[in-house]
Amino acid sequence: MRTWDIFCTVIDNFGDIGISWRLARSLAHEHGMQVRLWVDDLAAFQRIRPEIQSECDMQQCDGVTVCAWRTPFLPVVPAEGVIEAFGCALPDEYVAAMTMQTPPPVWINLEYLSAESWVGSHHGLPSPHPRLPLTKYFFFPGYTDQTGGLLRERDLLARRAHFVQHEVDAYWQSLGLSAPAAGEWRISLFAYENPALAGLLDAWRACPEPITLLVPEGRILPQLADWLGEPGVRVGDAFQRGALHVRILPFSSQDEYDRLLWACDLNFVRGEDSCVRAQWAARPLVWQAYPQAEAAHHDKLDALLAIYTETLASGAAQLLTDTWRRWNGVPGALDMAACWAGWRVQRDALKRHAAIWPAQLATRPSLTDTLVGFAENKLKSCVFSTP
Ligand code: TRH
Repeated sequence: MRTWDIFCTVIDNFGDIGISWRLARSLAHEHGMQVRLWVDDLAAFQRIRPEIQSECDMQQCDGVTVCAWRTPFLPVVPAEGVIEAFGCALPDEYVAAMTMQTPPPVWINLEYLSAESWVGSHHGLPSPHPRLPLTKYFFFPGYTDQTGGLLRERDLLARRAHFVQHEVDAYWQSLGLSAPAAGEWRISLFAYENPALAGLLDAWRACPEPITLLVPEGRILPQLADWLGEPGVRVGDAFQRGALHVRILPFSSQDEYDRLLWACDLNFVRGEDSCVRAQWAARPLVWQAYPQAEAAHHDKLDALLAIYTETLASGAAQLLTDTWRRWNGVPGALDMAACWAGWRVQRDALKRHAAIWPAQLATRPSLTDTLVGFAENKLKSCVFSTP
């Protein structure tokens, strides 16, 4: 199997294109595949990969052919493996072309990541097309052997280790900061609008240790500006409030954002992809799940908490649980001042746990490796069953 088409629509935010792009790159780099990535919003893509030209119908980027997904969809020969990212609905013309291939492409619906236990029993299930001789398979990322695993480049942990050992001082200098002072906290904040923010900022302002808060430009800025009492906060701005020093960073490329996660002592992340990257960063994290109707994201939150805290001492595990719940609006959770007081006490325990967590996760194959194996098996069984 040599060729793949990945289809991605950008509804809002950056997670869908962020994940599709990571997958495209790793299929090309690590498996030598020819990959076309079809994207309906190249301007959004450009935010996480600045080399992308938003007006270009077809371009090469990092070994991947990036194609603008236009309507109507012009005829192309489908690839052997087809990924419909997050149920984005393939173009009818393309699905019709898939039926003309022998054997038909392996059609995979890449699902959202969840640590919930039902995921394992749904991973890999077939869904025959109601009218056409095609079958779509549901592929679930996840944290257990029964799922498709997590995206992880083969050299990711080595690159992070090299950065931490040799490059982190230069990184801080590139942001105009000196190396952290003894006891200082460096914290990154990537978040949706969040009612718990003001309480957290109040706690940080009164913290006995200095805190440098690094905030990539995004949806949280208006709320941050309100708390600061500074209208029109912009990239490059810096503010001091008590112990808290705030810097507004540009929204950077994915690779640059990884470096921020690797450098900080604590990362606030959101959605799906930054949550996984923060885990690979081997630093403590606070996760804001993508808000869903009827608070369905609270189940996702508790499922990941259960896995992440399994081998954590009970005091630190409780603190992490309280903090994540409060940050996600779960009723009854401790307030942010109490949570932050706890973080100061549990700082070392949380740091040690975060440092060993990636090694535990990395005992399982990466999502890309699992996906390629899965698709090759389906292709073989299809070839053998074709008369
Ligand atoms: O942007 P998100 O909120 O995406 C969300 C979720 O994925 C959610 O599951 C999905 O349903 C919804 O979108 C539509 O958060 P996420 O998943 O962390 O994606 C952010 C991407 O942006 C990730 O690939 C990292 C990248 N990024 C940068 O490249 N540069 C930056 O400066 C920052 C802050 C992020």
